[in-house]
Amino acid sequence: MHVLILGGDGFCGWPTALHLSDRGHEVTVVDNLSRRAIDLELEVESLTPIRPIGERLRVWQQVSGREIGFVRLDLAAEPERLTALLPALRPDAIVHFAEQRAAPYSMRSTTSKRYTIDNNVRATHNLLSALVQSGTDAALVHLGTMGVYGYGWSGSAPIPEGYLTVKVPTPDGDVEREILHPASPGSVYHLTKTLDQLMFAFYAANDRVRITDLHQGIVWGTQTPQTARDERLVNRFDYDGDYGTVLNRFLMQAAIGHPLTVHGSGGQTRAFIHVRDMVRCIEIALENPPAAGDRPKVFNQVTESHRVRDLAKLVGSLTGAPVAHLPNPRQEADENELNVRNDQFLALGLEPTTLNEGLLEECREIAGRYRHRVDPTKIIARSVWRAGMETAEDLLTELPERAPSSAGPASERR
Ligand code: NAD
Ligand code: USQ
Repeated sequence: MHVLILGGDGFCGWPTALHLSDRGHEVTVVDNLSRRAIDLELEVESLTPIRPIGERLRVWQQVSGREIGFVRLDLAAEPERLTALLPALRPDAIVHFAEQRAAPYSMRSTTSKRYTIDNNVRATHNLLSALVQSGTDAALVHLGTMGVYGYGWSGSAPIPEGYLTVKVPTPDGDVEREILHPASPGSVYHLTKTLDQLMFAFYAANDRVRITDLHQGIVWGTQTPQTARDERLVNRFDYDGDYGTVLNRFLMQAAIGHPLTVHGSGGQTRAFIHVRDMVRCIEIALENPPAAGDRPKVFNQVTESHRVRDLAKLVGSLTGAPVAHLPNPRQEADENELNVRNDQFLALGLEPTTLNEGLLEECREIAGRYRHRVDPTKIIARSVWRAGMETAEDLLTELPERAPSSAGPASERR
């Protein structure tokens, strides 16, 4: 199958492109390299030394004998080029990762809120309208997020996979209906994913576009068997206060002896999936597309749920790192339950990597190996959800100094 990987230079897209290429699929990466530009804007780099996209693709060809195509294109800003590209490449399937994905970045400023909405909503709509205009019948797999459901909306009831069965009271008695699960976004980024869902429902119904929306939890880990084949293929590892996600951040913090930065009580429960399971889920979704005319198929792409403070405790017990409870810069519930259905992927053969299996390997192989590249001033999350919120600013000078100086001089971080 010929698969386009939109956003294929990113943390999820790159290992997916290599995994599918390794499985014998023809793969073309489409990316505008905006994530690399945001690194420059934030003056931070991936913990792992990621190589330019051209070098990544050349090395993959050397080690695998397989070629991956690359098109530099902005989905949000270049709809005409995109509409021309689809019939030229004639893909059988498209995986859409190409959005601004950090909740804290989306809440940094009015400019970043506008950028996130403009980029993500236009990218998705340009793609859907280009598929229709060009008459391209490719199955579309999109990366959504668990955050579309919100946290705690339905108490301890399990979150279903996309659709909720409700009873509508009518004069003739209750009528049962299945509706899209109510959206409850917690950031402008999460808001864009809820808007994506409505666009998918419309284009599936109106134009018979075949769409699968994967509501993914927080991806942890770094490497897949393919990205580990040569250091120049290494995957991205974000650790900064905007793009770093909680578990990978804790692993990096433990590796440099920085206190683990728990926001508030740490009672927030979130869903997780290892990067190796993520690429397998994408493959399973590609193998099981909905039929034309079906509503979008929704999978919850998660394997386990944990409270933030329990993760900190676990990482602390493995590494000896102390835990710091910081004022929470986000507007979110201090404590929530999270019970998520993921029956579909399990039924289709997913065998989850658990935290216990992968955590120590990750600590040693990645966080430990590249700890000299950490810039400790980028660790504390500074993006606040609303004006006047309490932040960890008071601790900013204190915390990095408390960490051992294992981060190395700035010259080594290049
Ligand atoms: P990432 O930022 O590492 O990768 C996204 C890629 O898309 C980048 O290479 C970027 O340059 C590209 N891109 C962004 N806007 C584009 C545009 N307009 N045109 C072309 N390319 C564009 O993010 P990621 O962690 O790989 O996430 C990929 C997708 O998975 C996102 O949609 C995200 O919302 C979703 N997701 C990620 C996680 C996670 O934990 N990382 C969890 C759930 C869902
Ligand atoms: N948190 C801490 N300390 C930290 C960092 C985060 O306590 O140092 C807390 C946050 O306050 C939050 C939780 O950990 O309660 C998760 O934060 P996160 O940054 O790991 O994840 P999040 O912002 O939710 O976003 C990430 C990805 C996003 C994806 C989402 C899946 O960046 O692309 O959609 O996970 S989900 O959370 O299931 O919606």
